[in-house]
Amino acid sequence: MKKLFYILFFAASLNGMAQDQTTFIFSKMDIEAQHVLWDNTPTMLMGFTTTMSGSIDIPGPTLNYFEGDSVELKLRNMSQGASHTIHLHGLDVNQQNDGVPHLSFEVGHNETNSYFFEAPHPGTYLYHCHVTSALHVQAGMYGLLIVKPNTGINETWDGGFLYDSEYAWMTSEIDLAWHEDSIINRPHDTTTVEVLLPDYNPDYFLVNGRSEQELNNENIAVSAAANEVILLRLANIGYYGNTYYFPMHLNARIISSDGRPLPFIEFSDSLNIMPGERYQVLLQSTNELEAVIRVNYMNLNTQTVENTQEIAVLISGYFSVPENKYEAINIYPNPSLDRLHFTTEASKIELYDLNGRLLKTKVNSNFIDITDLEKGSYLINLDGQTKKIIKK
Ligand SMILES: [Cu+2]
Repeated sequence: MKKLFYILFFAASLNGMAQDQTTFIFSKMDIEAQHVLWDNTPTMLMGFTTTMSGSIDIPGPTLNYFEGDSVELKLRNMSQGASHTIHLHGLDVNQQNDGVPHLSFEVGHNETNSYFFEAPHPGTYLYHCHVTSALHVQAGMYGLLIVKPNTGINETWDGGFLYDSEYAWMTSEIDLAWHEDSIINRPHDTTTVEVLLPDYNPDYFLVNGRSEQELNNENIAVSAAANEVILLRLANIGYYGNTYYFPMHLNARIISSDGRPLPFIEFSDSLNIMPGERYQVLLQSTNELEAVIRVNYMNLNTQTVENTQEIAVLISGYFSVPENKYEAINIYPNPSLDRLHFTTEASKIELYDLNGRLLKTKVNSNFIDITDLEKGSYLINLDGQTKKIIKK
């Protein structure tokens, strides 16, 4: 069941207003193997960076926007000869800005061009290069695009699910034979030149470009407290199908697919994600727990599982913020029609709309009158704690 109010630090609530955003992305190509895989094998990549001198990592930079942002995504091509695009997979953008060769522009070596779009419905999306895409995607030209609601609070979409923490996992594979110098480091590579690729036979199975013991990374392994709501943003840009297995006590709920809320929210201990798909999942454990989430990688031609990766989950018994901070002041009733009461007196009460506009203040009181407010959601700040309230 959805919580009606929620606590967060107030600073976070003013960040999220829709605005103009310009993002600079560079496409690059390794001329020697410099990306090191979990077993110390170096490999070459093609990929995206946020700076001209930056080295390529996989996935590429995560693009973060708020719903309604007017985005200019500038692509500067630093690769030797190969042209590239950014295809905004799953976003409702027009054809000119969709990065599909022949239907949209390509960006040649040393050229810069811009994609324009409005950040759509909050959710988890992905982008990738669409030039010779079988090769360029496998080479590393992909990343996540995340849109958050402009309410500035941790909710999946406006009026959606509230969450405490989030993890984004993008799965893919690497076939070393596709990362040879003769394939990656080509002086000229256009869609009309034939590229001879060996049969796809991946050697590495990745979550955020990492595997095996590298998954103990703090940005990947889940560490949370009992009752905390954890949002997983999942995307598969590999050529294998993934199946996630969630331990039963994590109470996994599949809430959205391909950037859209699912009509029926299901509890499920497993989830299949086909190439190109994105899902959002909520986890919430009522108990302490030490477990793993398994990810299977299935060859879609043979339907055989060729690899399994494990991501550690540690649920501790305590909130990272002291429990009494949460308990200090509660508000009731919520939603309310006319008057909100507090369990203890607050010395400073501030009421904001979701755009961060201060609507009213009050000092030393255990209630506030909201009769004059329109129906909707608001934020109330009580002695430094922010809660979401709803006017009926
Ligand atoms: Cu490309």
